[in-house]
Amino acid sequence: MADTATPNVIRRADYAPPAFLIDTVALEFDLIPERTVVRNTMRVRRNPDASHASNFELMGEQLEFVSATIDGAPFAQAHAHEHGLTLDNVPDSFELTLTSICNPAENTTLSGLYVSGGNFFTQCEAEGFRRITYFLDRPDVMATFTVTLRASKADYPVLLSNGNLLEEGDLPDGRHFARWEDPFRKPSYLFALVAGKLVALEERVKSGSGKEKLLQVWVEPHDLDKTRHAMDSLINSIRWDESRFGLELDLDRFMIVAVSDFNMGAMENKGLNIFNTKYVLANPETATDTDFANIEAVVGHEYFHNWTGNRVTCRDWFQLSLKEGLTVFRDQEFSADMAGGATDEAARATKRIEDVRVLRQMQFAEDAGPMAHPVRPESYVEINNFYTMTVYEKGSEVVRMYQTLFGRDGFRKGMDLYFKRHDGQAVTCDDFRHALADANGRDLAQFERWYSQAGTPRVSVRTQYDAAQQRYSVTLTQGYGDTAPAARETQKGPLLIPFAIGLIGKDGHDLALQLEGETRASEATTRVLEFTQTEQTFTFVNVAQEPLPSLLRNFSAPVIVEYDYSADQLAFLLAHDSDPFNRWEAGQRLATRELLTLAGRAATGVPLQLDDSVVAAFARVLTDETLSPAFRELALMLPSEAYLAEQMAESNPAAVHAARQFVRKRLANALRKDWLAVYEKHRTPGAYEATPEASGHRALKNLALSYLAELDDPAEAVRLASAQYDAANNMTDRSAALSALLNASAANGGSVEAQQALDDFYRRFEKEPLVIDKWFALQATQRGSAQRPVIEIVRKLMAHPAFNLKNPNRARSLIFSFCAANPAQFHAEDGSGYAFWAEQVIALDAINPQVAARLARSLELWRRFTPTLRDGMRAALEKVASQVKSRDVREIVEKALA
Ligand code: B3K
Ligand code: ZN
Repeated sequence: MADTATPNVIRRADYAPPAFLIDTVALEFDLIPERTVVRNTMRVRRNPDASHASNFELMGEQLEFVSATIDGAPFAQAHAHEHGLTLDNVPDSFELTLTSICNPAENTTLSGLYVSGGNFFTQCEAEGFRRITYFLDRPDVMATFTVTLRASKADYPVLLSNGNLLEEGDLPDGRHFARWEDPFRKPSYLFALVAGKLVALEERVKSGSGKEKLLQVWVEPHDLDKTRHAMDSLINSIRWDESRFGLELDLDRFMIVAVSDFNMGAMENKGLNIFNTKYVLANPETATDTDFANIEAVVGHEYFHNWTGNRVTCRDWFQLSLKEGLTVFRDQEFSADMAGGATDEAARATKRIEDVRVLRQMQFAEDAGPMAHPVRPESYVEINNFYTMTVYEKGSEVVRMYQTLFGRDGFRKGMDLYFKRHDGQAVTCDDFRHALADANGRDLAQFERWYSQAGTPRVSVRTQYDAAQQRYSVTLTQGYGDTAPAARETQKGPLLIPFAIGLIGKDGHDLALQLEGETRASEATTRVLEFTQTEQTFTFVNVAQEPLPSLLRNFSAPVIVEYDYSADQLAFLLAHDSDPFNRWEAGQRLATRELLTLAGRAATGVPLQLDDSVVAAFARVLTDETLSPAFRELALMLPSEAYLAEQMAESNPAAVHAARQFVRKRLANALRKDWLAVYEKHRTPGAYEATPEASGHRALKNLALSYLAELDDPAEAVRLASAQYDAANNMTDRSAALSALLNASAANGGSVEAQQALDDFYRRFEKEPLVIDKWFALQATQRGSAQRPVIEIVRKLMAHPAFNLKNPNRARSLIFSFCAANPAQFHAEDGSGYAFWAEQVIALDAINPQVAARLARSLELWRRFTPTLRDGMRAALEKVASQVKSRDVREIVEKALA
């Protein structure tokens, strides 16, 4: 039911258990693109824990009803309607067979059963199964599934579904069949099937307890050479979940299938994960270091769902973060362990920094706007709109806080108890919290507020040093500041905030920590304070000198810290803090403050200038050989334009762009020699290696190149970039060179070198859709100029033969890249960006509501912008609101305008 005039609000408070339960499901598919027949036989019984209902209501969408039988006899009292099927006066326990027809060939929503590249795929989470057959399509109804697939053998030689293959064979008329059985009870959202012309990379491994497992990565034949990294990532994920959490793969076979038309990243269907090609396919020529890292993370994420999501699932969709927050936390820890093991804190910190950067830029923004919601939302109109940064990323921070409070061992104890209690069940976020609390002998009632309050908490810090008494007191105050109305309604009281702190002495070393009342100082020089009241003072004793506080080390809670550091103090922390995260943080604070001052000046036309001390602080990082290249790259990267604009009282993307460009140019010109030296020193000649070290070198080298491209005279950068482009043996270096060429020529309205490289890039990779996505994205995110606005380039590219609005990756590469990742151009004063946005949201709404709703979100913060932009944004939102039909987009634009 994607189309409706008055969308219904679904509320968490209205949860009621299902009136009926389904114990077993036997599905039979006759796969034909335009007309697939589905026969569904279920064992149904009344739920003893629910109130009596005489009718059995099944969900169904876009289905053609054919017939119903109960216990083998035709059942006449079945009524199909727009939302499903009603069976009147059913017995207490019965076998129900339903036959229906769907049309996968015409299914452009990519939800349910659909055709992509001539093959069949499914996507059922959250509510796609009801587009395949009538069902109790809700996660607290768990059944065992047997699936029989029948199709033309020539067209669909491979037939896959969840679990284990029971039998396969030929049928008359060139057809064949396969029968699969999944021994584990599961909700319908974890069902999957795949049929088509695919090939697999296979590997057999032994699990921890010695059982043999078959692993397969299925792709189209021409992509087989890009599957090795995904397979390695899967094997590493299996090993990691065994060693870190004692969790073993429970099936004999585990399959990953790549599909190029997919709404999101990937899907954790039991034993048959279906992935966007973007998160499977990689070789050095086609994928960047970032792609390699993302593939490892997403393969891990989906694999880890097998326990956190599938074995223990969600009672209802309000509990989504139960599986998503927890599984994001697990994939983040997996990536950190892969990069730095358990002990290399600096290497682990690079992953932490990247994750926190995303959280701050995206989740904090979400929490400040009309879509703000708690980690466990109270209501929704369309559940697909709640696969959000808050549920995923803030949810993962909430899980991380348990580990920060209880340590790795305490967290593991809690996880063990969670599985002991709930394996095979559909449960709630409260159940998870209780397991963590009970395993650690703690009352975590107050911690529940992290699940129920929206908005980003602010912690302000005051410090006082008493030299005579050698006491240092730290007073923390928590609140939410001026948050969005949507968030304010949910805020009830103070949170339990694990606040990690260290004290740094004049020589840059950590001081010993002894809190008042303790008999001696602890060995650890970082202390996690449990901050539970609105205002609370923690006093350290035996503090022989006035320290500099290092606050919220390793970002121990998803909050904003307010403390009045001087620029000198930040430079000192950047040079000395033993907590690598906070070293980076100090540089970001310094840069953010400077950039916001400059943006304020740019907005009012005052000339810009940058203090030499800031340049000196950056120079020290650039030349500090004791720091890893990966860390230096992160520390030298300025905060993004979107993040900076969000920090302004009135967001002004043009002013932010001017300020950030000014600083980049200044750093480029002032440190030219150093950038050149770093560029030369961190080249990685020889065969490509995907190790964290090698990718750190490339990252720093390519950052240097991007700064060199800002030089007043970019000739040297153009020469280096052209040479790098031609010589590159990997996509990281080739795309970075192309980007540098585009940016170096932006001021002059483009250059021959940039155009030649773009043309060459297209020709070289014409047959690699994921690389052509990069080609579109690089152009959509390039810097524009008054003579050459990027909107004109984007509009031209919309007409390129390789552009296809129906393919989500392609739509994202051009449209989303421009609307969400090129703020200075998108927010052009003439409103051209907003007009384009409205056209595309409306066009996508008719094809794929989920993708359209994502794009719709790029204007949701409109009220925070400068008045001229605000008016243009409102007009565009109103236009969209008056024309779109899907529940998905309507929920977004109506909330934005409310
Ligand atoms: N669970 C899926 C997301 C499904 C999104 C539905 N609109 C992927 C993941 O988080 O692992
Ligand atoms: Zn997930």
